[in-house]
Amino acid sequence: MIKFYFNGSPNPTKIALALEEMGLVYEAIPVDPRRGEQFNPDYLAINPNAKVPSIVDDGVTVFDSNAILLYLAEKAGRFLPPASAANRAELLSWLMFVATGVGPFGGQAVHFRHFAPECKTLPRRDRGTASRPESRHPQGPPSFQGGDRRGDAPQHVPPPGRLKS
Ligand SMILES: N[C@@H](CCC(=O)N[C@@H](CS)C(=O)NCC(=O)O)C(=O)O
Repeated sequence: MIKFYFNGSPNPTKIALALEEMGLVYEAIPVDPRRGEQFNPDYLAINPNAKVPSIVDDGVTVFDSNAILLYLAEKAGRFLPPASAANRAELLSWLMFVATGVGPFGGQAVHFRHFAPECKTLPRRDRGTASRPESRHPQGPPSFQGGDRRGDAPQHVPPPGRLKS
């Protein structure tokens, strides 16, 4: 049976949807990144990138959501176009478009809107050093000077649009 390592975030949810739509039998095994469970040695042996989702299918290990989608589609023979070079090329183009564009850039948009909005306020020349806490906030990060992370953000950080925190 397929072992499906997941949490409730978008990439594992893609796999949950695929497993359900394909009618595959699976065992769902939670991995909680907030507790650092993705770094457990047993899990790193499955996914050396320390992220969810991953699957283990009777000894076959697959990690990274788009690789898993392709593996499952080929295993179940579902959601694949008729075999031809042109169809395969179109399938791979859209899959990689999601893997390298929509997914990562959507994730970064959420991160910088909701969890690190202060990065937007740095002058462009300083952004290369933004990862160093002392250069970002010489007197300590504003989020630790009393108040919540969002409330301390400078006024000119635009409010989230359609995304709700
Ligand atoms: N490229 C990976 C990204 C997976 C990913 O970013 N997973 C997040 C949850 S959606 C995660 O495990 N984060 C924990 C961490 O970064 O430590 C995929 O598509 O599976």
